[in-house]
Amino acid sequence: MSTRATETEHASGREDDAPGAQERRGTPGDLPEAGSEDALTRRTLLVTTGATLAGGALLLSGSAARAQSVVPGASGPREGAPTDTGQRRVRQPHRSYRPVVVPNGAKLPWKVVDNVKVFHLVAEEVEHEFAPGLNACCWGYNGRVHGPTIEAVEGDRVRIYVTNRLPAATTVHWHGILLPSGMDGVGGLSHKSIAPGETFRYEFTLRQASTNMYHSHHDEMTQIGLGMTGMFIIHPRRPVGPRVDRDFVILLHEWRIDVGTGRPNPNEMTDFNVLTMNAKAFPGTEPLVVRKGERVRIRLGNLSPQNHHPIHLHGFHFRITETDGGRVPESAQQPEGTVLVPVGSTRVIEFVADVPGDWALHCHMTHHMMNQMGHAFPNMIGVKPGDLDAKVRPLLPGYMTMGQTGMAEMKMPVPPNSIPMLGAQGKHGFMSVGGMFTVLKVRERLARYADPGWYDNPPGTLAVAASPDELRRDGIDVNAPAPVEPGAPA
Ligand SMILES: [Cu+2]
Repeated sequence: MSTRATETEHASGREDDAPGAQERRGTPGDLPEAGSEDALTRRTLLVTTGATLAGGALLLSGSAARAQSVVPGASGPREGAPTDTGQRRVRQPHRSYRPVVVPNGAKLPWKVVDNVKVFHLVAEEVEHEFAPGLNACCWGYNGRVHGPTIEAVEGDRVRIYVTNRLPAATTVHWHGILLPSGMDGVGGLSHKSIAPGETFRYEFTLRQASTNMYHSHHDEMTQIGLGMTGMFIIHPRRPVGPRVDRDFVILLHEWRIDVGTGRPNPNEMTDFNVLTMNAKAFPGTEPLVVRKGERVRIRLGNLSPQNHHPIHLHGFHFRITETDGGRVPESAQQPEGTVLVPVGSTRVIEFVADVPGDWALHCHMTHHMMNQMGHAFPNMIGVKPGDLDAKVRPLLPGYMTMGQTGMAEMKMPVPPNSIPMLGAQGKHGFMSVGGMFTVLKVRERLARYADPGWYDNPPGTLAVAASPDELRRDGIDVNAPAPVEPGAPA
């Protein structure tokens, strides 16, 4: 019953369009020209009251369909909802809203059938690369870990088929989305769990604009722990606040993958050794590329099993513009440098990227900025090995005491299918970071949003070793006792 998919690149997940030219391409599921907004508007739909139909509304084509219009849960008519003539406009990416960008990820294609956006999720085993050198067999959706991002618009009616190709039952919970109880995806509570081989249909109308997630709600410890998670973005029908130029989606997660094993261990409770953004650990994370002056939105979700993540952005202050419940009123938005993203929550930040450079974006929990191999390592700080190495080498050829000055210089070889605890080579040397870390790259000029390489620091803007002339000029004696405030307690 179980099948294992191989991850494939998804055209819509790669964002290398030229800045300002985003209007020319969409998701593979975009409406064809012939079926565009105008054509769809001519279709009409009959909506009966939600009370008469479990799971939602009955939709019919044909100009003869005229009926009382009811959107379950809606308090009144609004743009995009069925009108009193039974018509509804289907919003299109690039035309009606700016599609999100999913670094290292992909979006779920959709098609329109009688004014309903139809999606198909397939739960299955996935061979996933966390970073070059580390692969593991996970559970995900549509050949990916995490699942593809679902993107829709407030007022859309969505129909999402879920096919279970796993060896175990599953469900999908639409986390944060307001919907009928029987669509909520809690196995056994909301509805029957989806047995292996079965395909279930979820259908509901999106009554909100917010940043949401989806995940298994059957045997959560195992299935979320193995990666069965994804993001579900609902754009507002009437945008609020300044329009953004770049709209990124990042889902945070944590895993226990013991060195030498080929699967994450979902039974781990506390000690996670692979920390990821969109299921990639640095240096496997793609940079976020923007042009100087662009307004940037970053939508963060956290479906880690246990840990909250304080995500820190260098170089900018931002405002938290959305929480799980939607847009934060402007009067309540505070300037911030770090946003805490609790487990099971989303937070959205916005800022204007007006300073070029390479800027870190990372979890500030120090153990979340490292990869495998750093955990359960003995504390060697300050240890003076003396002639220990020479004495041990006859027993263990190549032995070297490590860690006595910290972890940054530990470039030990790693076993097969594992990644070093820290880092990668940066422009200015070895970067002693890993895990939940990526780079925001802001550039004056960009032909495309592909990785532009490292930043060229303008003269005079790069920290370098101080020269003797500079030290003399400023009266700095590097051999004198370190300065302290006169009279300060010892
Ligand atoms: Cu963290």
